Amino acid sequence: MPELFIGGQWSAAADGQSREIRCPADGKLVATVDEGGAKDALAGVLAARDAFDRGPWPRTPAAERGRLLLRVADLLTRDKAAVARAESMDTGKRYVESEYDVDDVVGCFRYFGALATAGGTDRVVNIGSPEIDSRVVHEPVGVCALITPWNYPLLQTAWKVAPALAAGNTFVLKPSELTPHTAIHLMRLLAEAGLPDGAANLVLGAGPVVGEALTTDERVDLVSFTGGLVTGRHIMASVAPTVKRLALELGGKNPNIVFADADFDSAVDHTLTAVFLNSGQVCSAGARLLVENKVHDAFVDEVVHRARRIRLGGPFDEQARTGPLISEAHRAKVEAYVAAGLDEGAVLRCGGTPPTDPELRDGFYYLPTVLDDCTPGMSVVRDESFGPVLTVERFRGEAEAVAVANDTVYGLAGAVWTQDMERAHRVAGQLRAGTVWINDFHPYVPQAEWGGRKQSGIGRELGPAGLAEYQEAKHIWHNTAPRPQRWFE
Ligand code: TXE
Repeated sequence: MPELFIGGQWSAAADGQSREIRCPADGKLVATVDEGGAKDALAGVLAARDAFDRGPWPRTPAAERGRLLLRVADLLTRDKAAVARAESMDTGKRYVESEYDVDDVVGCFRYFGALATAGGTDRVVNIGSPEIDSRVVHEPVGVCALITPWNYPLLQTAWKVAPALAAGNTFVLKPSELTPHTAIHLMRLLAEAGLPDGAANLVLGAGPVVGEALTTDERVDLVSFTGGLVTGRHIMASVAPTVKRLALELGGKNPNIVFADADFDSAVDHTLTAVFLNSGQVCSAGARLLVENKVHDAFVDEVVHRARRIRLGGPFDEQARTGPLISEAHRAKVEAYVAAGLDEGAVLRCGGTPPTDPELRDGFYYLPTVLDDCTPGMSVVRDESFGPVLTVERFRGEAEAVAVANDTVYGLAGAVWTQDMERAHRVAGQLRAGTVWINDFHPYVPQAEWGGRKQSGIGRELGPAGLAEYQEAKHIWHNTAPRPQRWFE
C-alpha cells in the first residue's frame, strides 16, 4: 500500500522515489516507503487548502471535533502494541519506552479532545453600551505545515496534530524521513475516526525538499517545527517572505543543578535518567551537570559508577536500559563533540566510545559518557550533542550556579536539586527556561505548556497556549443601532 496520504487517498510518490528505513539497533531493513518530492508537497498543500476553504472540518462545532480526537485516543489504545512496535523499529528505542510514548500520545489526544469539547475561549467585550455587541472569537489559523523529528516521532506529531485539529485547522504533516511509520499509522486512525478527506495529509520525504516546499508555499498559513537549531533558523528565514505564523521547538542544553544539601541518592539517580534516557536524544536532556564544589567528587564518582553499569540493547532486549543513536551520521557527530571536549581539556571519566559487545556491532550504539572538569566555553558544553554525554561543571554558591546555568543560547528546561525550598524557588525563578523541575527531572503533562526561551524556540506546545498556537483571535463589533456619524459634514 502506498504511504503518502493526500486528500483522503493513499498514493505513491509522484516521481516514483522510495527510501529504505533501517532499524538503528541492528541496521536491518524495516521497510521501503514512498519518498515524496516537491510535487507531492504541493498536492498536500492544495488538498489541505481545499479542505480548509470548502470542507466541513473548520466549520464543525468544536465539541464534535473534540469527540473525534477522543475517538482517535481510543483507536490508539486499541492499536498500542502495533504502534509501539513500529516506533521501536524506526527509532531503535526500547519497546517498553515506545509503549510509554503511546500512552503519552493517547493522553495528548484526550487532553485536546476534552479542551475542544469543553467549549470555546470566545468572550464578550463589554464596552458599556447596550447598542454594541462586541465579541472576540477564536478561529482556526488555516493550513498548517507540521514538521517533526525522529527522537519521539509520534509524540511530537501528537503535540501538533491534536491541537491543530481541535482548533479546526487542516494540515500537511512531514515526519522525519528516518521515522515515518507511526505517522502513517496515525493517518489511518484519523480516517477511521471519521476525519473528513483533506483535513489531514501526510507527505513523506526529505527536509530540504518536502519541508522546504511546505515552508515557502504561500497557501500554508502556519508552520510548526520541532528539530535542530540550525534547521530552525533556516525555516525562520524560509517563512519570512510569506509572513506565516511560526512555532519552533529547537532543543536545549539543559542545566541540572545539584547543591551540596540535595538528597544524594535521588539526585544521582535522576542525573542518570536526565541525560541517558533515550541515549540523550531528548530535547530536554539534562546534559549539563552543575554540581556544587563541596560534593563534586563523591557525586561524580557515584554517577560514573552507575553510568558504567547501564546496559545497552535493542528494542526487545528486556535487560537493556537504553538503546542506540538514530544513525551512523548522528553517532559520528556525538563522537566529534566528545573528541573536541577532550581536546579542550575535559577529563573522560567513562564511555567515550561505541561499545565493544559483538551483539551491538551492527547498531549505532555509544556508551554513556561522563566528561568531568568541563568549562562553559567548550563546544561540548555549549552545543547540543544530543547523545549520551554528560558534561560536569563545578560551582561555588547560588549566584554562580544561576550564572553558569543561564550561560547558554538555549532556554528549554533545567532542574535544581536542594532541600532548601527558599533557594529552590529563588533559583527556579531565575532560570531562563520554559520548564524548571525542583528535585525531579523530565516529567511533563499535557495540561502544562512546553517550549523554550532564547534560541530554544518560539511559542508553546501543550496546555491552553498549545491550542492558542493554532487559533487566530477575531474581534467582531456589532452596532445594533447604526446612525449617521456626520464626522465629515
Ligand atoms: O534535525 P533536523 P536532524 C537536534 C539535535 C540533532 C540536530 C540535527 O541536536 O543532533 O537537531 O538533527 C526536517 N526545511 N534535534 O538533522 O534537520 C527534517 O526532515 C524544512 C533536536 O535530524 O532539525 C525533519 O523532519 N524541514 C530536536 C525535521 O526537520 C526540514 C529533535 C528535523 O530535522 C529542513 C531532533 C528544511 N530545510 C533533532 N531540513 C528536538 N528539538 O527535540 C530538515 N527538515
